[in-house]
Amino acid sequence: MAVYSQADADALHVEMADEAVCIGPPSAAQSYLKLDRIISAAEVTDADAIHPGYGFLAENPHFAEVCEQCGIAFIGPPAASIRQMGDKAAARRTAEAEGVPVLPGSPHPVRDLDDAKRLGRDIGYPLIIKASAGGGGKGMRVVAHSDDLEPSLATAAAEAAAAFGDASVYLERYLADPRHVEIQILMDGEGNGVHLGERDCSIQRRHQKLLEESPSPALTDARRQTMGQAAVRVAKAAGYRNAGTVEFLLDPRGDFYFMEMNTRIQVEHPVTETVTGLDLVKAQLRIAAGEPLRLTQADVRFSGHSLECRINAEDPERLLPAPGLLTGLRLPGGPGVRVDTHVYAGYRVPSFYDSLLAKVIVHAPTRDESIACMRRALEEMRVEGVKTTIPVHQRILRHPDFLAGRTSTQFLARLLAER
Ligand code: MV4
Repeated sequence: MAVYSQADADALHVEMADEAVCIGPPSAAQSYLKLDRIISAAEVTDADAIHPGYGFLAENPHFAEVCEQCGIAFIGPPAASIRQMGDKAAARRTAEAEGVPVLPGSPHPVRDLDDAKRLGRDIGYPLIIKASAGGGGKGMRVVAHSDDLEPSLATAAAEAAAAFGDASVYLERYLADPRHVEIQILMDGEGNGVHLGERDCSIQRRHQKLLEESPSPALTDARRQTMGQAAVRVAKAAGYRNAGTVEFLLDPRGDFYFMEMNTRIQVEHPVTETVTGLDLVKAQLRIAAGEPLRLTQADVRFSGHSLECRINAEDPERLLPAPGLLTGLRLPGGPGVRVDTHVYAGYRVPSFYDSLLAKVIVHAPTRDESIACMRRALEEMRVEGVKTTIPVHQRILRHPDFLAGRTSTQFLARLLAER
């Protein structure tokens, strides 16, 4: 059973679902973010459970609570885990208490300017101010020098108050050009947990990921194991259940630091599905139904290399949304190619939500073969009527630094500035 807004009446999932319920007008505030409309849709169709997807209410602890109160299983973690990890300062303390490395930082939210100055002296500069209620890059400020602390603190707190209704911020030593490496975990209701390896998501801009891969060219098997065990410890400490992701920053020496935990399935999960051979959404459903994990860490095997390119309806020069009528579409195929999409020729890309059109995922024995396969797949692919990110991917897939595995969170900004 699917729910949809008026803007999504023509999306493929609505046609494919056995039943579909319209939950309101295009604006997300009046449809996908309205808890009561979603609960009503579940009740009229007699749904046992709700999968929240990866946006909107997926990390809303109140929604998880309301589902449980209505006797509907929330296909995700307990509300308390979402709440604990949603408080980024609390999440940091959880990791630290588990002996998981964190960057030097404030053990509590900043109390006042004097407190911040003291903390700044201990932590050292550059440092970063982060919103306790933040995440995903919102409400952050880098402070290069102690002279800039006072004004930056004021702006960061004001931004956090405006964005999250919570002005609380904390400080951390700033890592200049890290990699973003995240670990996928699965936990059942009996405290059994496994990690499914990492995804390297360094290729992003303005906190929007564009290309993800697994394994990361920057990890050794030993480091993967250490990070994986650290991720499972954090999840256990949060009383976690279901699928989740623990994000780390990786410095050029290969040292890793806990950043935050995403308490949902993520857009890039197919990268992990292809290298592990596991269906993560199926695992989510089984766990939510109360089944134990029938998987131990020794059962998790990694094979080959996987890449995902996000095909967005965006201007490839500036990476700004470019909605419109999709007049023609040719999807790639062949060995090792998977396409996840809700679009088809004749579909109008609405301007109300994010611009993701399709995910192209490839899986091959080695990184080089995976890159070759992705290049071929994207050459095969045609999207007519709207601009897409395909040309940016073609540039990334030919860039000498990318080919050598030398990427970081600054890579894409540099590439886009190159011409
Ligand atoms: C950092 C950092 C450097 N040092 N924290 C961005 C998203 C949010 N989850 C935290 N983020 C960062 N935190 C410290 N102490 C750099 C970033 C960051 C970043 C992280 C992952 C991927 C892309 C990024 C782009 C800019 C900044």
